[in-house]
Amino acid sequence: MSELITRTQVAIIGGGPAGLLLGQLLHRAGIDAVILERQSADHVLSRIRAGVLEPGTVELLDQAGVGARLHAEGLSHSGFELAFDGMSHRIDLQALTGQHVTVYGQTEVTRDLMDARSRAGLPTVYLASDVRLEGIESDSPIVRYVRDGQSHALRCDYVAGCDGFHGVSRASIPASVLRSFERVYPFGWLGVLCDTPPVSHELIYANHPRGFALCSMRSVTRSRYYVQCDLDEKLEDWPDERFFDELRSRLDPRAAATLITGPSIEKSIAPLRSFVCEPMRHGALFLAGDAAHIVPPTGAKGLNLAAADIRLLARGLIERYRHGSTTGIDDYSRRCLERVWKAVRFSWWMTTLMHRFPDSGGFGQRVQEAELSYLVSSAAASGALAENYVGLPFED
Ligand code: FAS
Ligand code: PHB
Repeated sequence: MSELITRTQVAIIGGGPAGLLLGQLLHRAGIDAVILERQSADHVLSRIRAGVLEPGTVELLDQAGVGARLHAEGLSHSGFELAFDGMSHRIDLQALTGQHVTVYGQTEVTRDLMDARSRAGLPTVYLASDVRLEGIESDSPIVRYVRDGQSHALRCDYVAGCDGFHGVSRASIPASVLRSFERVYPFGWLGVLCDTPPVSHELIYANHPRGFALCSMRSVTRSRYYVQCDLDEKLEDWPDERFFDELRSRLDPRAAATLITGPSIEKSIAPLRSFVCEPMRHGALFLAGDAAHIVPPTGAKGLNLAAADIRLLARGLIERYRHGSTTGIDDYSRRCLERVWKAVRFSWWMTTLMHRFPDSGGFGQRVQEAELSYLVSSAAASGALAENYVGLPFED
């Protein structure tokens, strides 16, 4: 069977939030893009991930024309709780930064973007296999892929690698060019989703000698809970009752007493790592989102960083096609990495502060509690936490 040859302006590898958001912003600027996604749409939607959106991400989703349900159903949070040493302390984001965050699950963001793309009749190839990038160092790259046994060659001007940590895009950059930086944490997060009212109207981040815990939510009737766990834990060893007992043991007494439990509708273990690759551009290939960087979810930065990359990439490509200027895309990697490394630092700091490390011992626990006590009693320290949590201002 001969290869089918098609053409577009921007080939987007990956139909997760980064790829979909880029496709939507380019479409609204009249730029053609095709999204190639390895999985089915249902599989992409089935992945339970982020839950907190920075105001900058909400603004970008509004610019993309997909903010209606987010504003109707998202929960505005003006603060969160830090629980440690049997007490809970509120970090007042609104008072400290003048901003709030929005609780709205990544699944819903992805659904809104998929629906917008479908309504506009834009091309997304699901179940695209054997995706390969060729000629990214030329001005006429080709993305080859297979769908239903048929080979395709997608000619394009640029390739956006939005295919996550395990994708093909980063691997297409020559090893002699790519620099990677990584820190793997000696624990994971065991997460549970359940249709019960959240234990509190705001998020609770808990530091406890038994380990970290997080009480989050997706709505006022759907809760999302996490406990730090060893990397070799097995889901089958964590029936719901054991999970909730462990969660309860790590919360302050008030939260522990008011926790409403229910059957889990999703349960998963996620490993934690910090990872950055440089540069985020090589020739016609631009990396965005998890394809370029991974942060431990403690600081709720992963999805928001992906959106910040897309904000710069969309702006640079629109400038290129509208005005013939390559200033934006030439400066893309530098400007993204400026923000990425600050978010990586914050996520690493918050993870180090809140989790129990194998070698921390009693001394480490006391130092963490001392830093937390300082944090909640110092306007300067809590202000620094708050401005990183809501997202640092964009350069422009
Ligand atoms: P994604 O990984 O979401 O999307 C990449 C897409 O590319 C996927 O759909 C994949 O199927 C596709 N793909 C991969 N290889 C391909 C190929 N060769 N060809 C075509 N398509 C290919 N962030 C938070 O802020 N808070 C959290 O609580 C949180 N929890 C997380 C839990 C887990 C288990 C994981 C893995 C991540 C979590 N994150 C969290 C981070 C997460 O939200 C990411 O930051 C976000 O999904 C980034 O979006 P993308 O860059 O689009 O990558
Ligand atoms: C979530 O709701 O999944 C969530 C919220 C905040 C985090 C991490 C995860 O920091």
